[in-house]
Amino acid sequence: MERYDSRTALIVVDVQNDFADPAGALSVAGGETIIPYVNAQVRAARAAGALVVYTQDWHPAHTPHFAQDGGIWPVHCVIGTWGAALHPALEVAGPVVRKGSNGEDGYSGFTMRDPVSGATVPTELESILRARGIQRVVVCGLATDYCVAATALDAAALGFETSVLRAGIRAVDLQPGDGERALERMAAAGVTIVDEEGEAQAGPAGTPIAR
Ligand code: VGL
Ligand code: ZN
Repeated sequence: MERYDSRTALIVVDVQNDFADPAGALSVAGGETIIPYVNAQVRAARAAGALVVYTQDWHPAHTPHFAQDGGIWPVHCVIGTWGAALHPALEVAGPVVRKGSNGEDGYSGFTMRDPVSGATVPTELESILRARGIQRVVVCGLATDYCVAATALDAAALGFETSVLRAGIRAVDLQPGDGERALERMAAAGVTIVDEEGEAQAGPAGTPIAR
């Protein structure tokens, strides 16, 4: 099966300066190096009539997501700053879904956790996909062990046939191996992990491998 068609969406997760630029506040090792590959995916998706959607981590100056306010992360992707901007080399050819702007926590492009009530609230990502009749999603971006994993796991749970492009992701790896463990979690949840040559790798035991 071709990777892209009109029922497929490419979701490009958080390719923002703070993650992708080596000078970013939460710089991911090798983050910038995925951009040419991601851009090639954007072009292939567009050429096949697929939807391309972007997510953008978009935090207020104070949020329980940040270590200074009780969370674990350095201040990053603050609304309107250079760090929050999509990387200038990224080709943007579709809607951008922002998450966290009211101080919500969480990592998925589909949902946010209200910091006061703890309730999970949806972003507009799922409705954008449903409105276009999307059935399959292909996920790439930053970072493997946080927003890519959470977004891919939510996509699979929502019933989208989901794959993740190994050549188009990089991990934070707070602990060595976090990225690989996240990939194992995704595969166990039925997400297809696609390697650099475009070949699908082993999914959960016994399942046939889709292309
Ligand atoms: C992310 C940590 C904190 C991500 C966002 O985009 O993966 N990671 N905020
Ligand atoms: Zn964040």
